[in-house]
Parts: sequence; C-alpha cells; structure tokens
Amino acid sequence: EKGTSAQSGWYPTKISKETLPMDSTELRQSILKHLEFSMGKDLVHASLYDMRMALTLAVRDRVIEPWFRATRATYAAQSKRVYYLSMEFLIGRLLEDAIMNVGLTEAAHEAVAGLGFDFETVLADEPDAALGNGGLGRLAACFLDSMSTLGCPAYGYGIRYEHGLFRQSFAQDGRQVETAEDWLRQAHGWEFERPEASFRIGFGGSVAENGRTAIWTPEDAVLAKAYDTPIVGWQGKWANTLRLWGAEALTAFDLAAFNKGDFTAAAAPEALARTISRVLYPDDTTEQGKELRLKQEFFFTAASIRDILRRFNAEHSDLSGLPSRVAIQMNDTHPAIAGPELVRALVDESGMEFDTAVETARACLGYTNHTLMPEALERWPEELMSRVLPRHMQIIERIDESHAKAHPKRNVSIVENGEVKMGELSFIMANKVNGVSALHTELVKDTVFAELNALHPGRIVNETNGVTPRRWIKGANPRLSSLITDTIGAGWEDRLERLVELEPAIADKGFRNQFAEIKARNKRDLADWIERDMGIAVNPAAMFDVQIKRFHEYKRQHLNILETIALWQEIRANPGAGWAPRVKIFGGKAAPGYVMAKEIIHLINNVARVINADTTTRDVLTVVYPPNYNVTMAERLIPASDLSEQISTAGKEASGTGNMKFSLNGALTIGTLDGANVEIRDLVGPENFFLFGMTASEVVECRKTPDHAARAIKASNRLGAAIEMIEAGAFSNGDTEMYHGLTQNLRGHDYFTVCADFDSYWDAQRRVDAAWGDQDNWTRMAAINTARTGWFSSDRTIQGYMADVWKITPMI
Ligand code: 6GP
Repeated sequence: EKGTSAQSGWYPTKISKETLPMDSTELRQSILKHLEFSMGKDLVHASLYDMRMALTLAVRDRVIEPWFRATRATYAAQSKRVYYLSMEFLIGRLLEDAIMNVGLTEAAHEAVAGLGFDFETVLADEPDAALGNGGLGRLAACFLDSMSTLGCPAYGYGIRYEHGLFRQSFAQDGRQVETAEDWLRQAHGWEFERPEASFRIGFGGSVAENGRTAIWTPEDAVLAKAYDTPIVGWQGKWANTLRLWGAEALTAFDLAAFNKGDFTAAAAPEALARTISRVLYPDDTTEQGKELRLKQEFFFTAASIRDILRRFNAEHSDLSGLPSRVAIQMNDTHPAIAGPELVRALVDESGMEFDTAVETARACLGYTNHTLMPEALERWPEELMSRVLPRHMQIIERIDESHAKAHPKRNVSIVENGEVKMGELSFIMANKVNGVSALHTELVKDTVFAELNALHPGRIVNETNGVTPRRWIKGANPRLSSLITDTIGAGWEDRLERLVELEPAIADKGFRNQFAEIKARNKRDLADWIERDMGIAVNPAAMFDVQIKRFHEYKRQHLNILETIALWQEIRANPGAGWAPRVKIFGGKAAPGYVMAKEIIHLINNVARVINADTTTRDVLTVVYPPNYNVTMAERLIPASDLSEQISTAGKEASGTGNMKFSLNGALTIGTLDGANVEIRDLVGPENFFLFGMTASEVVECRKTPDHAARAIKASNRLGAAIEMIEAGAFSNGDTEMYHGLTQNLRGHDYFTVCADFDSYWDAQRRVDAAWGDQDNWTRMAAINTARTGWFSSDRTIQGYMADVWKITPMI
C-alpha cells in the first residue's frame, strides 16, 4: 500500500533540497521582487505596509519548501495525523516568529535596513491576530509551534473570524470600552485561500429514517471555505497547516431582488451566511447559550470532519482503519459535536453499523478539559439542538442509551433536564480525556467527572501545559537568549530541559551581574514604552510587579488592588520605613457582559489615578494599566517583570501558562497552590517561590462558614480600612455608591475567598519586599527560576500527547 496512492503520486518522492541558509542579498532580491510583482510598487513609493507585506511574502516563500516536504513525507509514510480542533487560535503576530524559525533574523534585519526601513517598525506593522480569548487559545497556538518543531504531522482546524477579540480602551473614565477589532482590513499575507476545499454545511431541516441509516435534509446551508496558513517549526525542519474556515453564502447574491431595486434584500443571504464566521465570542471560561455560537461550533467541526474523511478516503478504502491514521483532539467541549458528526458520517454516509461507528469514532477522539468553572461547562437546550441539528440529536440520544445500557447501575447521562451536556458527551466519545496540570487532573477525576471516571478508569490522563520557548524566550527576550547561548551553548531552543545546565553558572557573581543587567535593560525598555504610550514616568529600578490575564473574579485582580490600597495607606503612615519601590502593572480584558469583572477594571483605573497623583508616595508606588492587553503586549511585559502575580482561588485556575512564561524569563512568583503553580514551585523549590493562601480543600472547608468574609474583615484592620476607603468614595470622587456591587460581594458571599486570603497575601508581599532588599540574592532566585523551568516547554507537553493520547511517532 505504501506510496502507491494517487495522493502521494502527486509529489516527487525524493526530497528536493534542504532549506538553504539565505543571505541578506538574496532576501533583498526577493523582497524587491515581491514589492514589484505582488504589491505593484517600486521601492521609492513603497509604504510601510508594502514593505511589511513584501517581507512577509519573501519569508513565506522560504516556508513553502519545508511545508511541501512535510506533506510529501507524511503521504509517503502514510502516517497518522493529528487534527487539533479549536474554536480559538491566539496566534498574535507571525512574521518575527517565522523569520526566527527559518533562521533569517540577521539577514532580514540587514535587508530591510538596506532598503531604508527600520526592521522593528516593519515587524510592528503586522496586526496582532487575536483569534482567541486567553489561555485556551494561546495554548493552541503554542501547540502548533511545537507540533511543527517536533515533526508531528498535524492540522490545526478553526474559524477564520473576520473580527478577533475586541479592542479595549478606557475612554470612559477608566471603564472598559469595547470596539470591533479589524485585523483583516489589510490583506493577510500568510494565508492561502483554497476555494477548491469548500464544504456545504447544513442546519435545521428534517430527518427521514431509512432502515439503519437516515437521510438528513437541512433547511439552510452555508459554504465553509478553507484558508491555509503554513506553520513552520524551529529551524524550518517541518511545517504543518493551520486551516481556518470562512463562511460564505452558497449563492452570493439575489439578482432578482437587486434588479427590483431592493439592494438590502439582495445582499441578505450573503450577510446572513457570513455572520457565522464574523466574530469571536468574547467569553473566557464562561459560556453563552446562543444559537449562533452553536452554529459556529458545528460549522467548523463539520467542515473539519469532512476534510479529514476526504483526506483519509483518498488514501484508504476501509474506514475501520480510521483510528490508525486519524487522531482528533477536541480543545475543550467547543468541538464536541465532532463525535456525533463522525458517527453520522460513518453510519449515514458509509453504512457502518451504529455501535461500530461509535467505537471507531471514539478510537479517534481525545478531549481536553480546560476549566472546572461550572458556568463554562457547555450545555445546550435539547430544543435548540433538535432544531439546529436534528440528526445529531438523535445520534446523541442513541449514544446516551447505549452508554446507559452498558452501565445500568450508574446514573450518568448526556441528556438531562432538557439539556445536552457537552462535557459528558465529550467524555463518553473520547478514548482519552486530559486535564492540563497535575492538580487540575486530580480535580477533574474527583469532581466534574467523578462518576464517569469510575466507569472508565484510565481514560483520564494528565498533560501539564507548556509554552513555546521560541516565541516566549528566544523572540521575546533576545538578551536573555544570548546569555543562555553564551553560557550553555546553542541548541537549547528545542531542548529546553537543557536550561538546567545554567545552574552551576548561577554561583558565579559575573553571571548574576549579567542576568541582572539584562533584566534592568528590559525594564528600561518597558519604562520608555509606558512613558511614551501612557505618559506615566515609572522608576525602572523599582520592582515591576505584574498581573496580566483575563479579568475574572477567580483570578482575583481585586485581591491585588486591595493590597495596593492597603500598601499605599501603610506607606503614607510610615513614609520613612524604607519601602521597596514598586510599579504595579495590570493588563487584561473582561468579557463585555461580565459586570463584576468590569467593575474591578474600573476600580483599578481609578485607584491608579488617585495613587499616581500622590506626590508623597510617588517614588515608591505607581500603578499602571495599559489598555488592550494582547499577545504582543505580553511579549513586551514578561521579559521586564520581577514579580509574577498568580493569585487565583485555589482549585479554580486549571493550569495557567502565563505563570510559566514569567518563571522562564526570570520573574519570581507570588502565588497560591493552584494549577501549574504547584508544579512550578516543586521545580524551582519552595525557597524560590512566594506561597500564600488556602489550599483547594481549605477553600472548600472555608466556604462552610457562611460569614467567612465578615470574620476575615473583622480580623484584619488593613483589609477593613481598604474596603472602607472604597466605600467612602476615595477613588470615585466622593461617590459612595460606585463600587457598591463589589464591596457588598466582598463583605457578603465572597465566593472566591478574597477576604479570607488577604492577610496571608499581605504577609507574602512583605516577604517579597524583604527579598527585594537583597538584590543579588533576588537575581540568584530569578536565575534559578529560569534554570529549573525548562520542563514547561510545550515540546514536552506535545511529546506527552503524542505518546499517551495520539499514539503518533515524530517524523523528524
Ligand atoms: C484556560 C484556563 O483557565 C487556564 O488555567 C489554562 O492554562 C488554559 O485554559 C489552557 O489550558 N481556560 C480557558 O481559557 C477557557 O476558555 C473554557 O476554558
């Protein structure tokens, strides 16, 4: 069978050439060629956009060769492929990363400068592609990089949103204001449109039973059209495809209506169809029960499944072999309809027996759970599911029935109280279910999926998250990267466990000085940017204390701002006490409908306004909150951070991945025993980590005392005073009602135990102050963080998935 299929015959079987190192002259020629023939400009008239596009296309040309080579090798070996289905890919900018991965950084710098443009400015012209909300989407992007680096044949499948995550400003007195993001206003230089790879995706309609199979006749349909972006791995050895689906109308235009002069009606079908891929839902760990959202999920999942089957059928004739060629990973429950859709295709379109189809589908599918927050576990009204996906609803019911029949003593069902529970569906249809950190996986076993875990022991496995060192160290922190290379030699970028080799050097004062000097320079760069962008002067010698992540009560940005208020008061009361100077930096967006999170954002901005105006504390305390946090801003902030705030209520943060980026870049963590913080602390050692707060089980215990918050406030003068200041209008120009919702919540229910953890957090912050007093020892601890956290490379994570979940061996 090997190499005889039509598909593999398309390509010459011999590898044509290796990626050649390219010099700047060659690259310059290529840029000029693209300026002229792709952009239609000569150098004299080229705009920044023209130059950026010409460079992008010149670099993209260099990615084609490894891309084709990887495709040919995969076809030739008939190897199993991973299909990573994700509603979100938070990829950010691609140009710098691609240049780095194909080893063209110096050549590109030289070529662009030689053509009269500033290289950094050209890179900064690229829009930040925010096709995701936060952790889940960024993880998918790191995984793409690692799968390509490791030579794991893979496709990322998602949606080509016209508008990514909203742009955030604080235009209304420090309140979050959302405006539409518009990354596709300019041509997207990386993608290839594939009109030939289009599928008709139906919704609604009726089902006619036809013996064992059924015929589904949808009422509406849209076209899913593929757009491919090559994702090249480290050193250009391999490249995979990110295939995003755009929605279009089947017929673009109602000409009859147009001719009658009804232009709106004429354009209506097109507008309606395009709605499906128009916007990214701006929720992070909360779900919206919206019909459009369900349609988005089905749209990209169904198109992907069809594409997967088309590729399989082109090479093989027997669908029972599907699991040996196809591993489909469901990134949370958003693509959970993949199970029923695959079963539908196998039964209704290929005549497979139902139980065999379920077994076959299960053998292909894996499911990753990213949160235990109950509001994030998707449930769809049965009525909605039956209306939008009538055939799938029947299949879900049959899956539910046969699962119940197989386990008669147990009481778990997919459909319950008129709702379809997508977590249960995903679990039952997957051969492996994984959590994203050691603690999270244990909690998944003990809480949400306790019953299913008992029925299917061994199905739940742990794959602790990771981050790509190419983007998050090499690209974001070139100074630290040079020091690492100078100290342990080249080649750590795809062997990040080698960072342990730094450890002996940390004993050397010269090394520590260099490490400290790099952090200082990164901080000066950040201080310059803050001054330019926000007009706030910050002391670059102060401790940069950073909390960047989505705004959510469980992440407890309000714990941080309460401590900031208390600290400000304490400094005012004891100005001469030798305070460690701090810059508190916040970054992040809240879901537009999440009132409490937006109140916290508003409070932080107002606290910043008041504290920054206090000339008596200005030297030791500043609060900055740059708007519109995104991947690009993270790349700027993390290398310049001293202290990483990872202060979620224990048991709520599934893993965290920002926490790993900070440690790797030499920031110390103040944090709870939550998510991957636990593993970070184990690796760096408890003496190099500022631990505070209750454990997950203590939090559960604490909630049994109904007035736990009131008691904590009573016991803590500092906390009481900070809450009272807010209530007295100190940050709202005397308005005592402004933050009523927030303070009432803290005094009352306080589900996320901000009050109960406050004193412990305060004490930990004072330990941080004390540690900061010994700068050389701080540097030593910071360097230890870098040296001991190489395990958090997403390469290690992907190796885990390949071995435990996908059963795939690397191709390089
Ligand atoms: C996030 C989790 O909150 C975070 O802890 C984790 O590191 C990340 O996923 C990657 O695993 N969850 C989401 O972003 C989300 O939307 C539904 O979950």
